[in-house]
Amino acid sequence: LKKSAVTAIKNHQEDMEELRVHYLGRKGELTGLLKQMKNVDPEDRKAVGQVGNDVRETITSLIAEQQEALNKLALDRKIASEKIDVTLPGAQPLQGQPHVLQQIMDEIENHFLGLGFQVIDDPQDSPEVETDEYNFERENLPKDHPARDMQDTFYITPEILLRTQTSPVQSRVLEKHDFSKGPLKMIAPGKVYRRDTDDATHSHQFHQVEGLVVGKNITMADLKGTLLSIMQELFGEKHQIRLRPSYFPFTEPSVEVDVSWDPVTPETKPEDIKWIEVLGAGMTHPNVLKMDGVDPDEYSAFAFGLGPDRFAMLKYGVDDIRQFYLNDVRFLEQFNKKG
Ligand code: FA5
Repeated sequence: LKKSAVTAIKNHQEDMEELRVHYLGRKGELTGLLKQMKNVDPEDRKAVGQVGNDVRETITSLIAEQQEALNKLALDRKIASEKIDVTLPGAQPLQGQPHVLQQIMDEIENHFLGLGFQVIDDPQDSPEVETDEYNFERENLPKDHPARDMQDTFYITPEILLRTQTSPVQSRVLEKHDFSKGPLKMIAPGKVYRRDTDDATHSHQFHQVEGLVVGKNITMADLKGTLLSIMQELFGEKHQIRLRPSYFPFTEPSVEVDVSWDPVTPETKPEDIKWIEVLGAGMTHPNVLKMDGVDPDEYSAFAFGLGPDRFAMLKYGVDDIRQFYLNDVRFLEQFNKKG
């Protein structure tokens, strides 16, 4: 028994508990043998008992030794496999960057901050879920007005909708403005929604940056100067800009601004220029001022609504607006700022 146990223990490579039970457990081999003691001649019992004890001690200490050796081996293996090679290059974590549309909006914001405008982006004053009253009625678009067709939207209830424009922010801020502290100059960047069919220049969800200036003697010349300053900031001398008369129920007169898709040279024929509309603007309609509690005989105002998605298309030569919303990292990482 001793011999076979020694060999078995030395060859055993796993948990030793199993072997201990096998030999020394209550139903183990050695225990079994010692239980036969009662059949042994009483004179020989002492000697046989000693041999039994000797075998038990040998097996016990061998098992302990073998267990220790196995533990050490496992530890050595673990240490070897976990060794860190400090010369290996580290894994580069992917770094997040502002989306290209956010970058354009930041540029627009910075420009207007420099002109002394305040930025309204608190959801309290600029909610994406709006009421029909603020989105349409306060913009001089009563329920049956045909111009509502220009901006069909997604309704949550008949009175609550996803805003189609950032213009409602005008009323939300203007009705609270204290003119004793000076004129109001604000911009409001944000998301807007329309039931437009998606195509190369239209998305059902896009962005606008609203602008509003209310004060004494504000004129169309102020509007034109402000618009040209942002256009020049973003497009430099590269693109041609044109102002064209337009119609909005909340401004009179109204204009739209187009930018040429390609740079224009003195040789370019006017009919060859491809224009893309980027913003709507105008002198705020007296009705709108009245609804916001401002006396149109004392104050005048201009407002504009820029389309930063179209700005980004022009600036980076992206010919399909839908690219901005696909979240394809290969497309988006072209606009990452280095460093
Ligand atoms: C308006 O939304 C007016 N609220 C703008 C305005 C504000 C006029 C203040 C006067 C005073 P319009 O529907 O034209 O106007 O949209 C303004 C700009 O948003 C467009 O010039 C265009 O750049 C952008 N835009 C409109 N619809 C979409 C669309 N579906 N996808 C992407 N951009 C769009």
